[in-house]
Amino acid sequence: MSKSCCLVGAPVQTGASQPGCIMGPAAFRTAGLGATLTSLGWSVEDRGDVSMALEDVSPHPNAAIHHLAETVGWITALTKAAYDAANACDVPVFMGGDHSLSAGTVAGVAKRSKDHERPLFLLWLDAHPDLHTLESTDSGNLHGTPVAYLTGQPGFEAFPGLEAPLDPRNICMMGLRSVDDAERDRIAELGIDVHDMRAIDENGVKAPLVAFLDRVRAANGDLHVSFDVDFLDPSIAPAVGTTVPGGATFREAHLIMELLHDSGLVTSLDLVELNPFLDERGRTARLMTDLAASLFGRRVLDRMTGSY
Ligand code: 4U7
Ligand code: MN
Ligand code: MN
Ligand code: MN
Repeated sequence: MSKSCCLVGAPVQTGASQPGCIMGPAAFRTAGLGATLTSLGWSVEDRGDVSMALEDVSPHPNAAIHHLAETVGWITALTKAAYDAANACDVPVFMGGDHSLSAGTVAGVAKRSKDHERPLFLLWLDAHPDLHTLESTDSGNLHGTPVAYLTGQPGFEAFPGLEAPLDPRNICMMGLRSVDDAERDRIAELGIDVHDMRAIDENGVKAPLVAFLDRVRAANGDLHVSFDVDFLDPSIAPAVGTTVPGGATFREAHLIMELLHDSGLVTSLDLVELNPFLDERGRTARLMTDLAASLFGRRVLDRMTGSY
């Protein structure tokens, strides 16, 4: 019996400063994500795009925050859609959409992990830790806040109540190279396992990733991977609003995807922040699709080596 995966479109762009991520799910479909996974032996169900119902949310005292009601509407809808998708197939893939959507997708899969009494682990591949609270964000862009919400930080009363907050010790972040002061303090306070770009330059990606995967396996945990396009270097992945120089190379990202596949541990995936309006002839959409294919088992050669 083949393993099943389902595609869920999350055309969210209210969490970002510039429009365009609304086109992300369409670009992933155009790049052939579904057919690619089918060709790798997965049974694929495209569940279509989630739609948002506006929530009745009063304005926040932090005047920088914009589109709060819309984004909360998306998070509410996505929490439910992610829970349903995680119950319907082995590995749901959430096609974004800006990163505020992960506040919903991770909350939804976390609820499902809780039902099954399994701890949820989160691998966050991003230039940014997205650890702002509604108080600490200066930009007011809610795609900078999901990890603070998901770990149950105070000040998210406007967001839906979390049924299964994440244990910050179950989070591993890789690729960080733009961290605001409030986020730096929060990383230390919460004890999140962080591998910034300097650490990757010094140690590579394999050792820290394998150490994290060993922890997931030892805990019999579920693993959600949240892949922000800006994890990659902008020279190979231009279709993103928040470019930061010095990102992951194709080889680093590809190795991460292969190691994730070999681990057999990934139970859900976000592909986020793709802004097709900023792309060059679809190259970023195709690159993200190719990287996803590696995570789902596309391989160069069969090999017997390695523990993963
Ligand atoms: B993304 C930022 F100030 N921290 O809060 C902010 F640097 O999902 C960036 O990772 C947030 O792309 C980036 O606006 C959010 C900024
Ligand atoms: Mn992000
Ligand atoms: Mn980012
Ligand atoms: Mn580590």
